[in-house]
Amino acid sequence: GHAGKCVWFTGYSGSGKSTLANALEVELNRRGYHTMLLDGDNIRHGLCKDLGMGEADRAENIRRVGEVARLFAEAGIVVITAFISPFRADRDAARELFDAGDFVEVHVDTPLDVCEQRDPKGLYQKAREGKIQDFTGINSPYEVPKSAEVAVNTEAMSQQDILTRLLKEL
Ligand code: GGZ
Repeated sequence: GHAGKCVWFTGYSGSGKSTLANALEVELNRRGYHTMLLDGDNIRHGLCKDLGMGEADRAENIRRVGEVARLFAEAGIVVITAFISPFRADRDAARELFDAGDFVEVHVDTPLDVCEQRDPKGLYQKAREGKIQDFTGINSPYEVPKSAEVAVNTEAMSQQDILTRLLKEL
C-alpha cells in the first residue's frame, strides 16, 4: 500500500483547520488513499478527556496525538490532524516521530482578528469576557511556525487552490 504520512494542521481556533482537513480527507479518499482524521472531536472527548487547556496539558495532548498519528502512519494510513497546537516545541516533537518528508506541517495562517470575527462557537467572546481561561490568541500564546512546509492564507486563496497546493506537497 501507500506509505503513511502525517499532514499536521496548526492555527487559531476558527482559522479553518477542520474545514480544510475534512476537504483534504474527501479528496484523498476520492483518489483511493486510506486516511484518518484526528481532531478535538475524536481525541479530546476520548483519549485526552483528562486534559485541559493549560500549557502542560496542551503539550500532553499534542504528544499523544503525535504518537497516535505515528501508529496510523505505520499502518500505511495518511493521517490528518487538526489541533491548534500552539507551541512550537510540541509540534517539533511530533515531527521528530516521522521520517523526513513524512510530516507535512500546514500553518493555517488566518489572522486572529478574522478568526475572532468569525467566532463560530462564541468562544472568543467568552474569552474576552473572562469566562474562558487560557484562550489561544486572547490570553494564551500562539507560536507562529517557522518550519511549516505550507502556509495557507484562507482569505487570499480559495479552498480549491489550497487543496491543490496541499496535494502537490503530498
Ligand atoms: C483555545 C479552546 C479553548 C482554549 C476550548 N483555547 O475551534 P474549536 O474550539 O472547535 O477548537 C478549539 C479546541 C482547542 O483544542 P485543541 O485540542 O485544538 O487545542 S491544543 O492543540 O492547543 O491542545 C476550541 C476549543 O477547543 N477551546 N477552550 N482555552 N481553544
